[in-house]
Amino acid sequence: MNINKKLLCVVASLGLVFTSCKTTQQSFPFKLPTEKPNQKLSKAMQRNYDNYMAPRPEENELYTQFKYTEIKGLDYSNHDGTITRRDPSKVIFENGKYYVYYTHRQTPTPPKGAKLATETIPSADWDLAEIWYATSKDGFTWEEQGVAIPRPPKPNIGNRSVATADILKWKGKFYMYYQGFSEASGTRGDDCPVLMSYADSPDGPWTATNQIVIPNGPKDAWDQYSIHDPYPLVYKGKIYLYYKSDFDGKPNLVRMQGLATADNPMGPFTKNPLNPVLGSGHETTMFPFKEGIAAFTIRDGNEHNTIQYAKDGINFDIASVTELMPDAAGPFIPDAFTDTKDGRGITWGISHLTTVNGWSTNHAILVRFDCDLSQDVNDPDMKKTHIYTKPEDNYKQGLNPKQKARIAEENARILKNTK
Ligand code: AAL
Repeated sequence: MNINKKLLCVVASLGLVFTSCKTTQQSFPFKLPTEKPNQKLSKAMQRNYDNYMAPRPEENELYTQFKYTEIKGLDYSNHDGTITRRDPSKVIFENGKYYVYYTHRQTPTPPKGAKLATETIPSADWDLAEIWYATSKDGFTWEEQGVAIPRPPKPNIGNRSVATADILKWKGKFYMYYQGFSEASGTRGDDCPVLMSYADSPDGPWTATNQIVIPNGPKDAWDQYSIHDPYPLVYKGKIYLYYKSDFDGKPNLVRMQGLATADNPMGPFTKNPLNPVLGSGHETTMFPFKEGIAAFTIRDGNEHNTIQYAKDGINFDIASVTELMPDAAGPFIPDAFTDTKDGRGITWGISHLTTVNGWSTNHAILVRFDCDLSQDVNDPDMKKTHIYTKPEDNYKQGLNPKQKARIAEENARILKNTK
């Protein structure tokens, strides 16, 4: 081939390359398309359009940050660990005020572990507890009303502790579901079934059925030992009660969440054959959203720090990834029991902070959280994606002595090898 022919070939093939670049490789647009663009997309960009309610978090109805406010009106005995309030129920609005129910422990000492527990010394923060309640006109200042559900006398189930309640309103009556401990938590594990009490009014008096309403699973099933955080909603004409179980034993403990449904608050509850329906999370927090159910999946599991959504209340997908999520959140859900086909979402609730004053005075406090997970609110200040921390907050997540020793060893090894 002479030089001219060669040049012609190079020019021709370059032309081909350029033309093919033009036709197959359209640049991703500068202005973020609101709909998935009709062009070849990377896996991440496909996900950004396929998996979320909007391609940017500010417009994703199920994305939010969380803001916290100290609650007024509740005393904690100088945070000496003898009073705890934790695991709030969802908030309901009745008789012109908000109601919240929670685990209340008042004991002579803070928790001491199962080995040192006695009839009066608690093993865990939720041992020797009762269900108490408080009311509020604004959700910030709460007035404690006292006990709603006491521990039943021996030999009833729950005689050691009743804890972690949540409420259902069904056909004008109120039903409270809660964990009933017959031995100190931690004796084997955090083992308990779910009990139920009912009342005509949110102020009680509550009648305990003293029967297990959600039993533990059969031997070797994931939920054989514990049914925690019972959380009822009305959905598709039924009671949808979500719960969590601890399983795989120490030191491999995992926490996942299941669903049990019933046509009647007394049961029988049928556990969903797909359980666990959520492979992450800790305490249960769900609410009707559009035609489905949204769920908080907080601190445990591969998908912690996400909000998930299931169009059918069963098959959940990640709807957003967030941070500083409320523990044990009990939101105010105006349509929790209306059997809505278009859940409006939530903007606030009560959650808890645990071990607030160190382990020697181990106890929890209730706090208020606010968010924008509502179809009816548009609060751009809740939709940012960065929390600015102070250096001291970051340094609190410091290395422990074991980690420091490992790093010192690594440094010594590297120095020795480079000599
Ligand atoms: C909580 C809940 C349940 C557990 C214990 C008290 O965070 O998951 O209620 O039993 O811890």
